[in-house]
Amino acid sequence: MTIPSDAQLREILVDMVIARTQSGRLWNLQRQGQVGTVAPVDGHEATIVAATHALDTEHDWVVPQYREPLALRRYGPEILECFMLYSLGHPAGGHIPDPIRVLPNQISLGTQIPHAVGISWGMTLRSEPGIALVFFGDGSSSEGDFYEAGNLAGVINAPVVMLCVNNRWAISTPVHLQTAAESFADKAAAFGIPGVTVDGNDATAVYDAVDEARKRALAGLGPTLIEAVIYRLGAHTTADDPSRYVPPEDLEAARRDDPVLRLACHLRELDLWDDVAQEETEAEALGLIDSAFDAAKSTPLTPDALLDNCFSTDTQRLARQRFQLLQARMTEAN
Ligand SMILES: Cc1ncc(C[n+]2csc(CCOP(=O)(O)OP(=O)(O)O)c2C)c(N)n1
Repeated sequence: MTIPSDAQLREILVDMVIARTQSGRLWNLQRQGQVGTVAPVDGHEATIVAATHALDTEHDWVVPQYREPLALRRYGPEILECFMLYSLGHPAGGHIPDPIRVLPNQISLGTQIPHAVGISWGMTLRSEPGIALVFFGDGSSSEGDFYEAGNLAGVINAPVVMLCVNNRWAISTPVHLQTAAESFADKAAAFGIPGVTVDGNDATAVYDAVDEARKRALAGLGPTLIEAVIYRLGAHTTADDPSRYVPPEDLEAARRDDPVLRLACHLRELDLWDDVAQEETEAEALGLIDSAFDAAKSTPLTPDALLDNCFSTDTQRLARQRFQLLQARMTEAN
């Protein structure tokens, strides 16, 4: 078992508090009509942050769904900068610059899982050290992409960690209507790979599970499916009203096991966290997101920006479309 040091746990908590605080700010910006739909991170912090702290940022890829970006700070400030552009609908937000090994967030459920298997397979073929870790929800596990990707990963022994974030809900669909299986980890049996379930509110447990899966993958022993069990503490998105379907007593119980409070309590007992640390971290989080938002707002938007980043260089057809688009815009302007 690999237990993160107290210093690592403190770094994990800092990133968790930053993610929670920035998610709240983003929610308010959406309510003010300043950004598009927001999927709050509340309840997911320990799983996302601890998992990525078990990775080697130089070599390992992170393939997110859509709730992760604010908690991926360990991969660099560019993640937040891109996410703010994305939240404004700016096409540049969909392109995370090299050499950062994080894909843009994915709304089309499950499609990121084959991408992660492909990336990790590619790394094997090129003898590159490193793995891919893919996040997906319990709801996404009902997509064919999950089964196809998991099956292929098992067959080719891909160095991939499939992290199913079971937050008990897929919008308003509860977990018992999502699957009749005992657990999401059980689905690993069909792929011939190990499946483990961890308490996703326990940063140490998540770190250890990802660390072990990563070591297996690097040793050529193939993929692992990890199910992190948490509870979605917020709304699905700003377009949702969970009070219409989440039983209040369940939410109340989940709030008592809030992953941020849980780790903060642990570190307070060790004298590694206090009110000042909490306030300073929240202030830092707000400063970072506010300046990333200002930078995003002042990023120029060229008329053909929507065609950027589809390919590293335009295909002939794309070049033709870009030309036609620019001509049409010029005609409109005259
Ligand atoms: C292919 C596809 N089908 C349906 C949707 C609509 N949709 C958006 S989020 C969501 C629920 C996803 O739940 P889950 O994967 O558990 O992730 P969570 O939002 O709970 O983090 C659905 C059905 C979609 N985005 N993509």
